[in-house]
Amino acid sequence: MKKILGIVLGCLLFSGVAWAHDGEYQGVHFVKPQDGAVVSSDVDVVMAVRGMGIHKAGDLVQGTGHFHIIVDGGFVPEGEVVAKDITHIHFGKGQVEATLKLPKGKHRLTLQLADGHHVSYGKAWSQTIQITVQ
Ligand SMILES: [Cu+2]
Repeated sequence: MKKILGIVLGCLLFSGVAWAHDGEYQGVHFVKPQDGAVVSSDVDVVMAVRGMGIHKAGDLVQGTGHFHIIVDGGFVPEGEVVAKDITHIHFGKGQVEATLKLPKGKHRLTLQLADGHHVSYGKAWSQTIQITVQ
């Protein structure tokens, strides 16, 4: 039984998706663009979270955070501060929509939730998608 539980937990961790006790999905995801989308160079992004609140950066409020998009990178491990550079975009005002200008080609976008001090909530609070910019 323990082994089966371990496998199930492992699968949930691997998929980057967590489930609350009531069976409600929790985590973050791109509402837009969708995984595999082919888009123009002004990429409209809509971000969503379930199971945590959105709050502006600077204040440390338990159970809340703000979004980050990492371009052509990956999730930031739990407890690590999200870098601030051209490939790590912070939405510190609590934005849930943005327009990104990306060069043509295939790109990997990672949505990452982190706390008010930009400390990552880890893989369980991230989603990575692939898009193609035309
Ligand atoms: Cu941040």
